[in-house]
Amino acid sequence: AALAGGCRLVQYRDKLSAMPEQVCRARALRELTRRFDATLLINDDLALGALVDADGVHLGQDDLPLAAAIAALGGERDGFLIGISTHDLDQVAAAVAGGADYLGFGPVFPTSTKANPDPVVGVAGLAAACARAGATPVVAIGGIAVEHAARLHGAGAAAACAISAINRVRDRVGAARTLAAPWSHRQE
Ligand code: 3NM
Repeated sequence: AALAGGCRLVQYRDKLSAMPEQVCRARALRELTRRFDATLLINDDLALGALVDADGVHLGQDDLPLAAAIAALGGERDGFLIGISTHDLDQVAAAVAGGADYLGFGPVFPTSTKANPDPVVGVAGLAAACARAGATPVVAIGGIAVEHAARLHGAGAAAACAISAINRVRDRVGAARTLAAPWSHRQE
């Protein structure tokens, strides 16, 4: 539904399933994202990302360090994306200096999805992160509702990432379409 609504990027984030199930789901997502010509990122797990031929991996501050991930790829990233979760401006600067392809920054708003979230950064914090990141794209995350889309776009975010706003509503296609609208090239 998210892809049908115009979502261009899917991250597989699964902190609960056993590895065989994760492989199955990641493979299914690889097929689905290919059908929609969308990007697939795997959270936390570089090996799973490589196994399913994902477009990249997303790493949190407590996951594999960026330099180690780059080293594990043999320095030859060959278009394979590495994204880093950041929660303050020092982390933004470090991830940019370390060569991250994009940054997550948040939580922009309060979220109940993530266990032990970092302090809320707000839209002003997001704008500061985008300025600090320069040419590195910043993805806004955390408590994002569809009605926030225009403000996030205006703050300089390259994208918005949402779990609840898409998954916990009845009209998922419509929610994705509304959220994606400011970044869409085919706006109604
Ligand atoms: N990471 P929802 S906030 C997975 O701040 C995640 O890095 C965050 O879920 C961060 O859209 C978050 O339901 C949860 O708030 C996003």
